[in-house]
Amino acid sequence: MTSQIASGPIVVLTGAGISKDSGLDTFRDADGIWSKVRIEDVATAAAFARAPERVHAFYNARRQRLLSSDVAPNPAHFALARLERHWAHGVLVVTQNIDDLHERAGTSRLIHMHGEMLKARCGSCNAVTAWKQDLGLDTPCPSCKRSGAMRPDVVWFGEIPLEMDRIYQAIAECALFISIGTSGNVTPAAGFVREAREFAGAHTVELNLEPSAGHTMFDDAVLGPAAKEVPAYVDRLLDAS
Ligand code: BJW
Repeated sequence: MTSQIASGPIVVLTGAGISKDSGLDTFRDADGIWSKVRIEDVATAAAFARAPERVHAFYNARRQRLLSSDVAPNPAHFALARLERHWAHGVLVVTQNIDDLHERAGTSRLIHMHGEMLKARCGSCNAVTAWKQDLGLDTPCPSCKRSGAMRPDVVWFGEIPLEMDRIYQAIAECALFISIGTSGNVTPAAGFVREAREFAGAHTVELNLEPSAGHTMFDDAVLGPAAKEVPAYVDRLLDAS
């Protein structure tokens, strides 16, 4: 199967499952984030307008967890950085994750389509600032100095994901589309496999703990934990190239 893909650009889509083995929760697994909090309470602009303190508390806790010493990239993140270094035809990682584990592992061609937990955005002047502290209603914007409008720089339901033109362009040109650790429940990311398959004629592969919602769109599937299966798959790809 990997020997079919000897050349051509690769697009890798990652989701929460790739960071599970790093100690971060997924969303829709039985013990996932959405089993503890409701989407409509923390992940929409309306929720933020209604109860900003609750939304800040949710993201402050996740930011602190991300920055704790026991969260680090796992072998799957490192394997994708290795793929980028050694694949001659170009690799773009598109992540739905707002953590910084791909960067810490060394991936440089990376798009955070759902934003980044370690950035804050001012709803007043729109300035985006690198951010590691807690956010609150009294946090002033470093640019315009106004308080009350700072929010995590993440994409909530009903908002438009980031860099969509660049993503669709890369998918249109890819020879191989790899999806890792995403349940395929959230659009537009869930539709990327169809774009890759039908418009680019790409080979499509899913690496996940269990088949995703769109599993029939993939040519191949490797089921198992990302920390084990992604390094092995990258080895096979590089050996076959
Ligand atoms: C492992 C593993 C291991 C576990 N190893 N694997 C009705 C009303 C309003 C909106 C809509 C509507 N109907 C449809 C919509 C659109 C909406 C949507 O899709 N809703 C559906 C839920 C119904 N989408 C949007 O609103 C998006 N915007 C949009 O569409 O704009 C329009 C537009 C698009 C394009 C161009 C122009 C216009 C925005 C979506 C924003 C998503 N935001 C969140 C939260 C913010 C970030 C954060 O706080 O972290 O992003 S929701 C959450 O889901 C998060 C994730 O990035 C996203 C995807 O989740 P993911 O990564 O797939 O995680 P899980 O938990 O679902 O899956 C984990 C997988 O890993 C599982 O399969 C496990 O088996 C596996 N796994 N351990 C390997 N060790």
